[in-house]
Amino acid sequence: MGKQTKSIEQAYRLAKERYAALGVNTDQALKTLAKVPVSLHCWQGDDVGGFENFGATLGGGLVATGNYPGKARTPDELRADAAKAFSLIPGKHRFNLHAFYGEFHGKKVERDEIEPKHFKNWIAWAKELGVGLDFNPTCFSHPKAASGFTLSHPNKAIRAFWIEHCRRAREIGAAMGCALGTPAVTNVWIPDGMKDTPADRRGPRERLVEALDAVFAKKLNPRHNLDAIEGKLFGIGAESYTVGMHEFYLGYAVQHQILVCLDAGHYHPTESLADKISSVLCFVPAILLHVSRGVRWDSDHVVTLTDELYAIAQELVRGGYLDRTHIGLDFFDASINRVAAWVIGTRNMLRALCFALVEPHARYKQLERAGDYTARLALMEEAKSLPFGAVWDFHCLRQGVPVGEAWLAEVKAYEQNVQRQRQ
Ligand code: RNT
Ligand code: ZN
Repeated sequence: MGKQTKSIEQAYRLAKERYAALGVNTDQALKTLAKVPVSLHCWQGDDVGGFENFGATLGGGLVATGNYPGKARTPDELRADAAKAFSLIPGKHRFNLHAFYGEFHGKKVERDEIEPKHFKNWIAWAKELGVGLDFNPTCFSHPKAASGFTLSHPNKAIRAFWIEHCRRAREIGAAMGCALGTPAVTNVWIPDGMKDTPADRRGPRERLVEALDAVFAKKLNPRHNLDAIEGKLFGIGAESYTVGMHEFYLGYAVQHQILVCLDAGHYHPTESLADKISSVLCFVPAILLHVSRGVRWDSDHVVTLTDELYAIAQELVRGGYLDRTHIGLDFFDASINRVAAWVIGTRNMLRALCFALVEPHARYKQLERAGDYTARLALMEEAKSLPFGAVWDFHCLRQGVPVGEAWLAEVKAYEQNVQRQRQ
Protein backbone atom coordinates (compact mmCIF):
# COMPACT_ATOMS: atom_id res chain seq x y z
CA MET A 1 0.00 0.00 0.00
CA GLY A 2 1.39 3.41 -0.97
CA LYS A 3 2.24 6.00 1.64
CA GLN A 4 -0.36 8.36 0.24
CA THR A 5 -3.10 5.71 0.33
CA LYS A 6 -2.29 4.99 3.95
CA SER A 7 -2.49 8.61 5.01
CA ILE A 8 -5.79 9.09 3.15
CA GLU A 9 -7.24 6.11 4.98
CA GLN A 10 -5.87 7.32 8.28
CA ALA A 11 -7.33 10.78 7.76
CA TYR A 12 -10.67 9.19 6.90
CA ARG A 13 -10.67 7.11 10.10
CA LEU A 14 -10.14 10.22 12.18
CA ALA A 15 -12.78 12.17 10.26
CA LYS A 16 -15.23 9.29 10.63
CA GLU A 17 -14.79 9.38 14.43
CA ARG A 18 -15.26 13.12 14.51
CA TYR A 19 -18.50 12.90 12.50
CA ALA A 20 -19.73 9.88 14.49
CA ALA A 21 -19.57 12.01 17.63
CA LEU A 22 -22.13 14.28 15.92
CA GLY A 23 -24.34 11.34 15.03
CA VAL A 24 -23.28 11.15 11.39
CA ASN A 25 -22.39 7.86 9.69
CA THR A 26 -19.88 8.75 7.00
CA ASP A 27 -19.76 5.21 5.51
CA GLN A 28 -23.49 5.46 4.91
CA ALA A 29 -23.12 8.93 3.42
CA LEU A 30 -20.52 7.70 0.93
CA LYS A 31 -22.73 4.78 -0.05
CA THR A 32 -25.43 7.29 -0.94
CA LEU A 33 -22.99 9.58 -2.74
CA ALA A 34 -21.68 6.73 -4.90
CA LYS A 35 -25.19 6.25 -6.29
CA VAL A 36 -25.94 9.84 -7.33
CA PRO A 37 -25.53 10.31 -11.09
CA VAL A 38 -24.61 13.66 -12.57
CA SER A 39 -25.37 14.24 -16.23
CA LEU A 40 -22.36 15.75 -18.02
CA HIS A 41 -23.45 18.04 -20.82
CA CYS A 42 -21.82 17.17 -24.15
CA TRP A 43 -21.75 20.80 -25.25
CA GLN A 44 -18.90 21.77 -22.90
CA GLY A 45 -16.69 19.59 -25.14
CA ASP A 46 -17.03 21.68 -28.31
CA ASP A 47 -18.43 25.09 -27.31
CA VAL A 48 -22.03 24.13 -28.23
CA GLY A 49 -20.99 23.48 -31.84
CA GLY A 50 -22.70 20.22 -32.79
CA PHE A 51 -21.98 18.10 -35.87
CA GLU A 52 -24.46 19.25 -38.46
CA ASN A 53 -22.03 21.10 -40.71
CA PHE A 54 -24.73 23.50 -41.91
CA GLY A 55 -22.31 26.33 -41.28
CA ALA A 56 -24.64 27.81 -38.66
CA THR A 57 -23.01 29.65 -35.80
CA LEU A 58 -24.07 29.45 -32.18
CA GLY A 59 -27.32 31.36 -31.72
CA GLY A 60 -30.29 31.69 -29.42
CA GLY A 61 -28.56 34.11 -27.11
CA LEU A 62 -25.89 31.58 -26.16
CA VAL A 63 -22.23 32.56 -26.24
CA ALA A 64 -19.17 30.43 -25.52
CA THR A 65 -16.19 32.72 -25.08
CA GLY A 66 -12.55 31.68 -25.37
CA ASN A 67 -10.36 29.92 -27.88
CA TYR A 68 -8.47 27.24 -25.95
CA PRO A 69 -6.85 24.75 -28.31
CA GLY A 70 -7.97 21.16 -28.78
CA LYS A 71 -11.74 21.24 -28.94
CA ALA A 72 -13.47 18.07 -30.14
CA ARG A 73 -14.27 18.25 -33.85
CA THR A 74 -15.97 14.90 -34.38
CA PRO A 75 -18.24 12.56 -32.42
CA ASP A 76 -15.29 10.21 -31.84
CA GLU A 77 -13.17 13.03 -30.41
CA LEU A 78 -16.02 14.18 -28.19
CA ARG A 79 -16.58 10.63 -26.94
CA ALA A 80 -12.87 10.22 -26.20
CA ASP A 81 -12.80 13.51 -24.28
CA ALA A 82 -15.91 12.64 -22.29
CA ALA A 83 -14.55 9.18 -21.46
CA LYS A 84 -11.36 10.84 -20.20
CA ALA A 85 -13.43 13.13 -17.98
CA PHE A 86 -15.51 10.19 -16.66
CA SER A 87 -12.30 8.37 -15.69
CA LEU A 88 -11.37 11.24 -13.35
CA ILE A 89 -14.74 11.59 -11.60
CA PRO A 90 -15.85 9.25 -8.80
CA GLY A 91 -19.07 7.30 -9.43
CA LYS A 92 -21.18 6.30 -12.46
CA HIS A 93 -22.67 9.21 -14.34
CA ARG A 94 -24.64 10.17 -17.44
CA PHE A 95 -24.08 12.05 -20.68
CA ASN A 96 -26.44 14.69 -21.98
CA LEU A 97 -26.70 15.11 -25.76
CA HIS A 98 -28.24 17.81 -27.89
CA ALA A 99 -29.99 16.84 -31.12
CA PHE A 100 -27.38 18.48 -33.32
CA TYR A 101 -24.75 16.06 -32.01
CA GLY A 102 -26.27 13.28 -34.13
CA GLU A 103 -24.09 11.48 -36.66
CA PHE A 104 -25.26 12.42 -40.11
CA HIS A 105 -22.19 11.29 -42.11
CA GLY A 106 -21.95 14.44 -44.19
CA LYS A 107 -25.62 14.22 -45.21
CA LYS A 108 -27.98 17.12 -44.66
CA VAL A 109 -30.53 15.72 -42.26
CA GLU A 110 -32.97 18.45 -41.28
CA ARG A 111 -33.94 18.89 -37.67
CA ASP A 112 -37.43 17.61 -38.45
CA GLU A 113 -35.96 14.42 -39.92
CA ILE A 114 -33.74 13.20 -37.08
CA GLU A 115 -34.15 9.61 -35.93
CA PRO A 116 -32.78 7.26 -33.28
CA LYS A 117 -30.46 5.75 -35.90
CA HIS A 118 -28.46 8.99 -35.96
CA PHE A 119 -27.58 8.33 -32.32
CA LYS A 120 -26.78 4.63 -32.49
CA ASN A 121 -23.04 5.16 -31.97
CA TRP A 122 -23.76 7.29 -28.93
CA ILE A 123 -26.00 4.58 -27.51
CA ALA A 124 -23.40 1.86 -28.16
CA TRP A 125 -20.71 4.00 -26.52
CA ALA A 126 -22.89 4.72 -23.48
CA LYS A 127 -23.70 1.03 -23.11
CA GLU A 128 -20.03 0.13 -23.20
CA LEU A 129 -19.19 2.76 -20.58
CA GLY A 130 -22.21 1.85 -18.46
CA VAL A 131 -23.55 5.42 -18.45
CA GLY A 132 -27.09 6.64 -19.11
CA LEU A 133 -27.95 9.24 -21.75
CA ASP A 134 -30.13 12.34 -21.61
CA PHE A 135 -31.36 14.37 -24.54
CA ASN A 136 -32.42 17.81 -25.81
CA PRO A 137 -34.02 19.10 -28.99
CA THR A 138 -31.80 21.82 -30.51
CA CYS A 139 -33.99 24.87 -31.19
CA PHE A 140 -31.16 27.32 -31.93
CA SER A 141 -28.19 27.72 -34.30
CA HIS A 142 -30.49 27.23 -37.27
CA PRO A 143 -31.90 29.47 -40.04
CA LYS A 144 -35.46 28.73 -38.87
CA ALA A 145 -34.54 30.05 -35.41
CA ALA A 146 -32.82 33.17 -36.73
CA SER A 147 -35.82 35.41 -36.08
CA GLY A 148 -35.53 34.63 -32.38
CA PHE A 149 -38.69 32.50 -32.38
CA THR A 150 -39.19 28.72 -32.68
CA LEU A 151 -42.12 26.94 -31.02
CA SER A 152 -43.89 30.27 -30.53
CA HIS A 153 -43.13 31.58 -34.04
CA PRO A 154 -46.02 33.53 -35.62
CA ASN A 155 -45.63 31.50 -38.82
CA LYS A 156 -47.50 28.20 -38.61
CA ALA A 157 -45.14 26.27 -40.89
CA ILE A 158 -42.09 27.26 -38.85
CA ARG A 159 -43.91 26.34 -35.66
CA ALA A 160 -44.77 22.97 -37.17
CA PHE A 161 -41.12 22.43 -38.10
CA TRP A 162 -39.99 22.92 -34.49
CA ILE A 163 -42.89 20.89 -33.11
CA GLU A 164 -41.82 17.98 -35.30
CA HIS A 165 -38.22 18.40 -34.18
CA CYS A 166 -39.21 18.28 -30.51
CA ARG A 167 -41.51 15.29 -31.05
CA ARG A 168 -38.68 13.40 -32.69
CA ALA A 169 -36.32 14.39 -29.89
CA ARG A 170 -38.64 12.74 -27.36
CA GLU A 171 -38.71 9.56 -29.45
CA ILE A 172 -34.92 9.57 -29.59
CA GLY A 173 -34.79 10.04 -25.82
CA ALA A 174 -37.12 7.05 -25.44
CA ALA A 175 -34.97 4.95 -27.77
CA MET A 176 -31.92 5.80 -25.65
CA GLY A 177 -33.73 5.03 -22.42
CA CYS A 178 -35.06 1.76 -23.77
CA ALA A 179 -31.65 0.63 -25.04
CA LEU A 180 -29.81 1.61 -21.87
CA GLY A 181 -32.39 0.56 -19.28
CA THR A 182 -32.54 3.99 -17.66
CA PRO A 183 -34.93 6.76 -18.71
CA ALA A 184 -33.50 9.66 -20.68
CA VAL A 185 -34.59 13.07 -19.48
CA THR A 186 -35.47 15.00 -22.62
CA ASN A 187 -35.35 18.70 -21.88
CA VAL A 188 -36.98 21.34 -24.06
CA TRP A 189 -35.39 24.77 -23.95
CA ILE A 190 -36.16 27.34 -26.64
CA PRO A 191 -34.59 30.77 -27.08
CA ASP A 192 -37.82 32.59 -28.03
CA GLY A 193 -37.81 36.19 -26.96
CA MET A 194 -37.26 39.80 -27.91
CA LYS A 195 -34.47 42.30 -27.59
CA ASP A 196 -36.78 45.24 -27.04
CA THR A 197 -40.10 45.81 -25.35
CA PRO A 198 -42.74 43.70 -27.10
CA ALA A 199 -46.18 44.99 -27.97
CA ASP A 200 -47.69 41.54 -27.57
CA ARG A 201 -46.54 39.37 -24.70
CA ARG A 202 -49.66 37.24 -24.81
CA GLY A 203 -49.66 35.93 -28.40
CA PRO A 204 -46.31 34.05 -28.32
CA ARG A 205 -47.12 32.53 -24.92
CA GLU A 206 -50.48 31.22 -26.05
CA ARG A 207 -48.86 29.82 -29.19
CA LEU A 208 -46.21 28.16 -27.05
CA VAL A 209 -48.87 26.42 -24.94
CA GLU A 210 -50.43 25.02 -28.08
CA ALA A 211 -47.08 23.97 -29.51
CA LEU A 212 -46.11 22.19 -26.29
CA ASP A 213 -49.46 20.40 -26.28
CA ALA A 214 -48.60 19.08 -29.74
CA VAL A 215 -45.05 18.15 -28.72
CA PHE A 216 -46.20 16.20 -25.66
CA ALA A 217 -49.42 14.76 -27.14
CA LYS A 218 -47.98 11.28 -27.52
CA LYS A 219 -47.50 9.55 -24.17
CA LEU A 220 -44.16 7.81 -23.89
CA ASN A 221 -43.19 5.12 -21.41
CA PRO A 222 -41.70 6.91 -18.38
CA ARG A 223 -39.26 4.03 -17.98
CA HIS A 224 -37.75 5.21 -21.29
CA ASN A 225 -38.27 8.96 -21.44
CA LEU A 226 -39.07 11.74 -18.97
CA ASP A 227 -40.08 15.18 -20.26
CA ALA A 228 -38.64 18.39 -18.84
CA ILE A 229 -39.09 22.06 -19.79
CA GLU A 230 -36.63 24.83 -18.97
CA GLY A 231 -37.43 28.48 -18.43
CA LYS A 232 -35.14 31.48 -18.47
CA LEU A 233 -35.09 35.12 -17.55
CA PHE A 234 -33.29 36.62 -20.55
CA GLY A 235 -30.62 35.91 -23.13
CA ILE A 236 -28.20 37.97 -25.18
CA GLY A 237 -30.45 39.60 -27.77
CA ALA A 238 -33.55 38.66 -25.78
CA GLU A 239 -33.17 41.11 -22.93
CA SER A 240 -36.73 42.42 -22.75
CA TYR A 241 -38.95 39.40 -23.15
CA THR A 242 -38.56 35.64 -22.83
CA VAL A 243 -41.63 33.72 -23.94
CA GLY A 244 -40.79 30.68 -21.79
CA MET A 245 -40.04 32.36 -18.51
CA HIS A 246 -39.99 30.38 -15.25
CA GLU A 247 -43.63 31.04 -14.30
CA PHE A 248 -44.80 29.95 -17.73
CA TYR A 249 -43.10 26.56 -17.59
CA LEU A 250 -43.80 26.03 -13.93
CA GLY A 251 -47.50 26.41 -14.70
CA TYR A 252 -47.27 24.08 -17.67
CA ALA A 253 -45.27 21.45 -15.77
CA VAL A 254 -47.68 21.50 -12.82
CA GLN A 255 -50.67 21.18 -15.11
CA HIS A 256 -49.18 18.25 -17.02
CA GLN A 257 -47.12 16.71 -14.22
CA ILE A 258 -43.87 16.74 -16.14
CA LEU A 259 -40.44 17.81 -14.95
CA VAL A 260 -39.43 21.41 -14.64
CA CYS A 261 -35.78 22.23 -15.26
CA LEU A 262 -34.17 24.79 -12.98
CA ASP A 263 -30.99 26.34 -14.36
CA ALA A 264 -28.89 28.18 -11.78
CA GLY A 265 -28.03 30.90 -14.30
CA HIS A 266 -31.61 31.71 -15.26
CA TYR A 267 -32.90 33.94 -12.48
CA HIS A 268 -32.33 37.38 -11.11
CA PRO A 269 -28.89 37.36 -9.48
CA THR A 270 -30.33 37.69 -5.97
CA GLU A 271 -32.71 34.76 -6.41
CA SER A 272 -31.55 31.38 -5.13
CA LEU A 273 -32.23 28.22 -7.11
CA ALA A 274 -31.81 26.24 -3.89
CA ASP A 275 -34.85 27.90 -2.34
CA LYS A 276 -37.02 26.96 -5.32
CA ILE A 277 -36.45 23.20 -4.99
CA SER A 278 -38.75 22.53 -2.03
CA SER A 279 -41.39 24.84 -3.52
CA VAL A 280 -41.49 23.35 -6.98
CA LEU A 281 -41.38 19.78 -5.67
CA CYS A 282 -44.67 20.34 -3.83
CA PHE A 283 -46.30 20.41 -7.25
CA VAL A 284 -44.28 18.46 -9.84
CA PRO A 285 -43.19 14.81 -9.65
CA ALA A 286 -39.50 15.51 -10.22
CA ILE A 287 -37.08 18.19 -11.31
CA LEU A 288 -34.11 18.50 -13.60
CA LEU A 289 -31.29 20.76 -12.47
CA HIS A 290 -28.94 22.60 -14.78
CA VAL A 291 -26.21 23.37 -12.32
CA SER A 292 -24.32 26.34 -13.65
CA ARG A 293 -22.71 29.52 -12.39
CA GLY A 294 -23.95 32.82 -13.65
CA VAL A 295 -21.45 35.65 -13.50
CA ARG A 296 -23.23 38.99 -14.08
CA TRP A 297 -25.18 37.67 -17.06
CA ASP A 298 -26.12 34.05 -17.83
CA SER A 299 -22.50 33.43 -18.71
CA ASP A 300 -22.45 29.72 -17.89
CA HIS A 301 -19.16 29.63 -16.00
CA VAL A 302 -17.69 26.34 -14.77
CA VAL A 303 -19.33 25.28 -11.52
CA THR A 304 -17.18 26.15 -8.51
CA LEU A 305 -17.69 25.33 -4.85
CA THR A 306 -19.76 28.39 -4.04
CA ASP A 307 -22.27 29.03 -1.28
CA GLU A 308 -24.99 28.62 -3.90
CA LEU A 309 -23.70 25.18 -4.86
CA TYR A 310 -23.55 24.11 -1.22
CA ALA A 311 -27.09 25.43 -0.75
CA ILE A 312 -28.39 23.38 -3.71
CA ALA A 313 -26.74 20.21 -2.41
CA GLN A 314 -27.99 20.86 1.12
CA GLU A 315 -31.56 21.29 -0.09
CA LEU A 316 -31.42 18.01 -2.01
CA VAL A 317 -30.08 16.14 1.02
CA ARG A 318 -31.97 17.88 3.83
CA GLY A 319 -35.23 17.70 1.92
CA GLY A 320 -34.73 14.06 0.95
CA TYR A 321 -35.11 14.96 -2.73
CA LEU A 322 -32.20 13.06 -4.29
CA ASP A 323 -34.51 10.44 -5.79
CA ARG A 324 -36.76 13.07 -7.39
CA THR A 325 -33.94 15.18 -8.79
CA HIS A 326 -32.03 14.64 -12.02
CA ILE A 327 -28.79 16.53 -11.65
CA GLY A 328 -27.33 17.92 -14.86
CA LEU A 329 -24.65 20.50 -15.53
CA ASP A 330 -24.84 23.41 -17.93
CA PHE A 331 -21.85 25.61 -18.64
CA PHE A 332 -19.59 26.26 -21.59
CA ASP A 333 -16.17 27.70 -21.08
CA ALA A 334 -13.89 27.73 -24.13
CA SER A 335 -11.07 29.57 -22.36
CA ILE A 336 -9.68 26.58 -20.44
CA ASN A 337 -9.10 22.91 -21.19
CA ARG A 338 -12.58 21.56 -21.94
CA VAL A 339 -12.02 18.18 -20.30
CA ALA A 340 -10.76 19.93 -17.19
CA ALA A 341 -13.91 22.08 -17.21
CA TRP A 342 -16.08 18.94 -17.01
CA VAL A 343 -13.89 17.42 -14.31
CA ILE A 344 -13.81 20.57 -12.17
CA GLY A 345 -17.56 21.18 -12.47
CA THR A 346 -18.64 17.61 -11.86
CA ARG A 347 -16.24 16.99 -9.00
CA ASN A 348 -17.51 20.18 -7.40
CA MET A 349 -21.13 19.10 -7.69
CA LEU A 350 -20.24 15.80 -6.04
CA ARG A 351 -18.03 17.49 -3.45
CA ALA A 352 -20.92 19.74 -2.44
CA LEU A 353 -23.17 16.69 -2.14
CA CYS A 354 -20.50 14.99 -0.04
CA PHE A 355 -20.46 17.97 2.31
CA ALA A 356 -24.25 18.00 2.53
CA LEU A 357 -24.43 14.26 3.20
CA VAL A 358 -22.04 14.38 6.16
CA GLU A 359 -23.28 17.50 7.89
CA PRO A 360 -25.36 16.80 11.02
CA HIS A 361 -28.59 18.01 9.45
CA ALA A 362 -30.82 15.79 11.58
CA ARG A 363 -29.44 17.61 14.61
CA TYR A 364 -30.08 21.02 12.98
CA LYS A 365 -33.71 20.09 12.45
CA GLN A 366 -34.14 18.96 16.05
CA LEU A 367 -32.72 22.22 17.32
CA GLU A 368 -34.91 24.19 14.96
CA ARG A 369 -38.05 22.42 16.11
CA ALA A 370 -37.06 23.09 19.70
CA GLY A 371 -36.67 26.77 18.83
CA ASP A 372 -32.97 26.81 19.67
CA TYR A 373 -31.82 28.97 16.80
CA THR A 374 -28.63 29.89 18.64
CA ALA A 375 -27.44 26.30 18.66
CA ARG A 376 -28.62 25.78 15.07
CA LEU A 377 -26.48 28.67 13.87
CA ALA A 378 -23.52 27.62 16.01
CA LEU A 379 -23.56 24.05 14.67
CA MET A 380 -24.03 25.08 11.06
CA GLU A 381 -20.99 27.33 11.32
CA GLU A 382 -18.85 24.74 13.11
CA ALA A 383 -19.74 22.17 10.42
CA LYS A 384 -18.01 24.32 7.83
CA SER A 385 -14.59 23.39 9.19
CA LEU A 386 -15.25 19.73 9.98
CA PRO A 387 -12.82 17.41 8.13
CA PHE A 388 -15.07 16.70 5.17
CA GLY A 389 -12.13 16.98 2.77
CA ALA A 390 -10.80 13.75 4.27
CA VAL A 391 -14.14 12.06 3.58
CA TRP A 392 -14.13 13.29 -0.03
CA ASP A 393 -10.53 12.16 -0.61
CA PHE A 394 -11.35 8.73 0.74
CA HIS A 395 -14.37 8.55 -1.58
CA CYS A 396 -12.17 9.29 -4.60
CA LEU A 397 -9.64 6.68 -3.47
CA ARG A 398 -12.34 4.05 -2.98
CA GLN A 399 -13.91 4.83 -6.36
CA GLY A 400 -10.55 4.40 -8.06
CA VAL A 401 -10.11 7.96 -9.34
CA PRO A 402 -7.31 10.45 -8.61
CA VAL A 403 -7.33 12.05 -5.17
CA GLY A 404 -7.00 15.82 -4.94
CA GLU A 405 -5.30 17.66 -7.78
CA ALA A 406 -3.69 14.45 -9.11
CA TRP A 407 -6.30 14.38 -11.92
CA LEU A 408 -4.80 17.54 -13.39
CA ALA A 409 -1.57 15.82 -14.47
CA GLU A 410 -3.70 13.32 -16.39
CA VAL A 411 -5.59 16.08 -18.20
CA LYS A 412 -2.32 17.88 -18.98
CA ALA A 413 -0.89 14.70 -20.49
CA TYR A 414 -4.10 14.14 -22.46
CA GLU A 415 -3.98 17.70 -23.72
CA GLN A 416 -0.39 17.23 -24.89
CA ASN A 417 -0.85 13.81 -26.48
CA VAL A 418 -4.37 14.07 -27.84
CA GLN A 419 -6.05 17.46 -27.82
CA ARG A 420 -3.11 19.52 -29.09
CA GLN A 421 -2.56 17.07 -31.93
CA ARG A 422 -5.89 18.21 -33.37
CA GLN A 423 -4.63 21.60 -34.58
C1 RNT B 1 -29.85 28.09 -22.34
C2 RNT B 1 -30.24 26.92 -21.52
C3 RNT B 1 -30.02 25.57 -22.17
C4 RNT B 1 -28.73 25.51 -22.95
C5 RNT B 1 -28.43 24.15 -23.50
C6 RNT B 1 -27.36 24.19 -24.54
O1 RNT B 1 -29.83 29.25 -21.64
O2 RNT B 1 -29.58 26.95 -20.29
O3 RNT B 1 -30.11 24.58 -21.23
O4 RNT B 1 -27.65 25.92 -22.20
O5 RNT B 1 -29.57 23.55 -23.94
ZN1 ZN C 1 -29.75 25.24 -19.03
